[in-house]
Amino acid sequence: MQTKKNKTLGEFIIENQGSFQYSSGELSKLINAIRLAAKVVNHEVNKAGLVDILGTAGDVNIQGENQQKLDVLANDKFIQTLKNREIVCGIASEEEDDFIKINSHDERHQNKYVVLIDPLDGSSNIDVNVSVGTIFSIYRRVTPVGTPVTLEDFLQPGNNQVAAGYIVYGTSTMLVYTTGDGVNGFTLNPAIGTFYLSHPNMQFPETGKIYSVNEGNYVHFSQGVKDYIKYCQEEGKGRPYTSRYIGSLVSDFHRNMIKGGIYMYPKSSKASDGKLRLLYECNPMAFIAEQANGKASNGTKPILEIIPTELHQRVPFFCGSKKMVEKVETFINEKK
Ligand code: P6P
Repeated sequence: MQTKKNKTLGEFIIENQGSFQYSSGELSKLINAIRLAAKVVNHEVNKAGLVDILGTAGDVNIQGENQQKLDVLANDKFIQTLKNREIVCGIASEEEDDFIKINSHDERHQNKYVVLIDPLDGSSNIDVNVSVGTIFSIYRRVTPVGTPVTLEDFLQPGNNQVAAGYIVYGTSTMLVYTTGDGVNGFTLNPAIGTFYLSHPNMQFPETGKIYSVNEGNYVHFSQGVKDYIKYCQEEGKGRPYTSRYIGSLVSDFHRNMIKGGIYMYPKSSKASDGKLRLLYECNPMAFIAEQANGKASNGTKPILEIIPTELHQRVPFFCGSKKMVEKVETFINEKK
């Protein structure tokens, strides 16, 4: 992986296309499509406070959550951009009840890829001007090319991902992604609309001093998770840790990858499988974490090994610095 700083995302994709095992150029076109959609959504997110985009779209998505207007806009932009590029045969989204079949208008386009997206994660933060993000996950289809995509193409274990990434719309807008050969971060120069390689070869520190969890749910957590949170707070070697949780997975994950830390969304007596969705939140973030020498677990097994059973299924999620994830797994397994 060539990682000289300051090259553009476009140059980076072309230079590293050969290192991707299926380098047919389609994946590059796919990443480029995501790049374009990211710029469009970034433009809307950045002006959200200025035009009537704030507030809800009046609908409720399959998750039972109020759809924010920007959720709907981001969802539409990513789906339209991916459809227009004649690259994918199917799309699944947090904002769509079922997956979308994309039948090629041109029989020459034997589209091989399916994309799963959380178009605007953390959207409850939109109205209060806190960072939000887009998460994407890419697989090769497993059913015969040229036939309509099926649910089987989406219910693949995270280990099958060919690429995954996120865009964080923060103090600066960054696109961070992996194709299985390390993790690289690109920062958008909004003046010229170009992403530049700003964070080559991103790696989770092996351990850290930040833990991210919604402690408002503490009384509902399992004893093992409670014990780990108390461990983070006790005086001890390098402890107490610092609690940092902003209610936006992409932002908490991104900060923890740079500084070292763990993000947790455990199951609880209120949410028996936790809150985060396996296919378009946990799997892509887990692929990035593992590629950055971090770790991602449901508390007892690697996220990437879970065999999905439903499009919108939820799993408990512990992700970040390897030694911190291993520690919370130890606490959980002691109290199983
Ligand atoms: P809670 C946003 O809805 C999200 O999926 C993640 O981005 C975030 O970390 C989490 O949910 C926040 O959930 O229940 O703590 O408000």
